[in-house]
Amino acid sequence: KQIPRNQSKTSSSPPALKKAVSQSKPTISGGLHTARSNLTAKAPTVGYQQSHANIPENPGMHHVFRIDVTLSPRDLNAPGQFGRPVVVPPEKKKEAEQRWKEGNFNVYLSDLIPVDRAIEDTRPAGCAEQLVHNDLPTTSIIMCFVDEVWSALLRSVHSVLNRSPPHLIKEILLVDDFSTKEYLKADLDKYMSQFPKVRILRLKERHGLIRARLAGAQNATGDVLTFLDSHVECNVGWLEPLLERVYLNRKKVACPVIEVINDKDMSYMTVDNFQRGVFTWPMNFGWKTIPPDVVAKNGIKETDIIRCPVMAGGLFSIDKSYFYELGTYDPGLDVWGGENMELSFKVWMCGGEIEIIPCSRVGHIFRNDNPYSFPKDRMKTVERNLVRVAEVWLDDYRELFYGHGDHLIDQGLDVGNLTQQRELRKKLKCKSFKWYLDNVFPDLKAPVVRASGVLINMALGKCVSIENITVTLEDCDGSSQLQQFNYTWVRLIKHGEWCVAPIPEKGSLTLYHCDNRNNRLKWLHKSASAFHPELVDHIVFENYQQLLCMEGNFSQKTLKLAACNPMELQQKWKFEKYYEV
Ligand code: LR7
Ligand code: MN
Repeated sequence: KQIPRNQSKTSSSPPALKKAVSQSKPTISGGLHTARSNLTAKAPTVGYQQSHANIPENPGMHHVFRIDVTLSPRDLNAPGQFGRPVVVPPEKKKEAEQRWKEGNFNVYLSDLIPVDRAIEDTRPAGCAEQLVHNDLPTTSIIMCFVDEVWSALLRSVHSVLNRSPPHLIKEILLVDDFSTKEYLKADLDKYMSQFPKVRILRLKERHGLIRARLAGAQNATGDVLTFLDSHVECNVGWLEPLLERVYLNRKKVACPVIEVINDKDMSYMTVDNFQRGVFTWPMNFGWKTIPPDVVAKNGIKETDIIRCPVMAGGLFSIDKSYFYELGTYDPGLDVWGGENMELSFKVWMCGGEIEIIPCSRVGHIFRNDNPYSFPKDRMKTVERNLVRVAEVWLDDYRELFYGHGDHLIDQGLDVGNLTQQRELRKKLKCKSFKWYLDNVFPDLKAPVVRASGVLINMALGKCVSIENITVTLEDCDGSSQLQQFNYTWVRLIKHGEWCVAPIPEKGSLTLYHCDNRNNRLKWLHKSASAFHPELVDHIVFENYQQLLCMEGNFSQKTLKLAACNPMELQQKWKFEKYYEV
């Protein structure tokens, strides 16, 4: 019988959509941490052997593993027991504050609470009754860490050992990504030596989390790879539902619901149901709740599997041979960031699926900042990784990424060689990003250009047209090819492969071969109004000694480039159509 859970949910926390990965938390449900008496009263009733008993109507299957050895009563009043919030005593405030930076969460409290505390079984009703196959594949748990907090790392390992059917865990691989902390050396070896399944792989130099995972995968002997961060708490019955999906189809990549271990009070908080992993431009990971009316209309149940456009990145199970078939991660990705996008696009576009399994739940300490240093600049590292992903997977939609980003690429950022990755995509015969948008993420707003159609001068009511290589103003004719332009996310005004180009020295305009990297072809309009709000309707060339604006003229057919004047109506322009994201 499932342990009753608190059903009274309020939405006390604001949704955390549209935030960057490092800050992204799923929406948290309120009203937890009550009615613990139910929990404490119940000793584990169903052991693994029992649950494995034959079920006549479903031969070859059994109920998911329900034993949680952490529930066998030890110190019921220990701080943080059952996922309760903990308060730092006043006399320890200072110490707690000082220790915060060791992990960018409340390290003092983490050390205070048991390394094998119980947490509330937050699975939706019905999960404990689900059946899984008797012959599930084994898995290697891969946990990479760099300078992880001792108690957080131990709690992660204990939660795996305590809440997984032993025979499914081939090994737990702790990949030490060249940590500097002394306690992570001999002390960790000694501590883990009591668990035969735990192996520690020490990297001889800092690999970054992506290449550290690859080193882990190389050393894994299980059928399935299960990646976890090193500051998690796996909840009851978390593993089998993941492996079941991979068992049913080796191209399914299964993710648990990621719950929140509060960085301040270390409480274990459940999250709202029906959340998908998504992203917004420029490829910021976030969560998006399936709207209640969609849930109602389609009769989606809390236990139903949710197909996700992208995964959060840290916690998932993937068939090992499939992971290699996909070419693993792009090994050119550095340290941290973007690898979740890369793998997600790769999986979907090359024939696989990414799913969140609501019956599998794992807590994760969300922090506001990485507690470790980056070998190079953090922003540049992430941007570089994302550029690699965009260049390999996004096709023309990459412009949406560039148009919403910081344009580090324009400043000569070297992203390394992409040939192998592009060839891999060809070899695997992966589908287009358009296919991905249509089939996997139809609710993503992804217009390939920012604006299109005729370009009208607001004073004259005339339209920009081209004549050979000159740019002119004519009576508007929406059916004329010569008057069709695209204003792209990277700020080119394009007519086919030709771009409207300024000749600042002459104060005139011409056409030039388009080139996304040529800043001499870039115009600010609308979207760029943040820089020059008073020039929002203007078409501004800013890469000159002064701001220059496109201007129409009553007496002349040709366009000119003049000093920008916010009040000048002849400098105001409107495209036929604008697209929002
Ligand atoms: O150089 C490094 N070497 C490492 O071994 C950097 C990190 N790491 C380890 C680190 O100790 C940790 O265990 O790698 C793991 C992930 O690093 P975090 O915890 O700093 O990352 P995160 O939780 O802030 O960020 C998310 O995005 C990452 C970047 O690409 C990874 O995919 C993380 O696994 C991922 N975490 C999750 O998906 C948990 C939910 C967060 C969300 C949303
Ligand atoms: Mn993490």
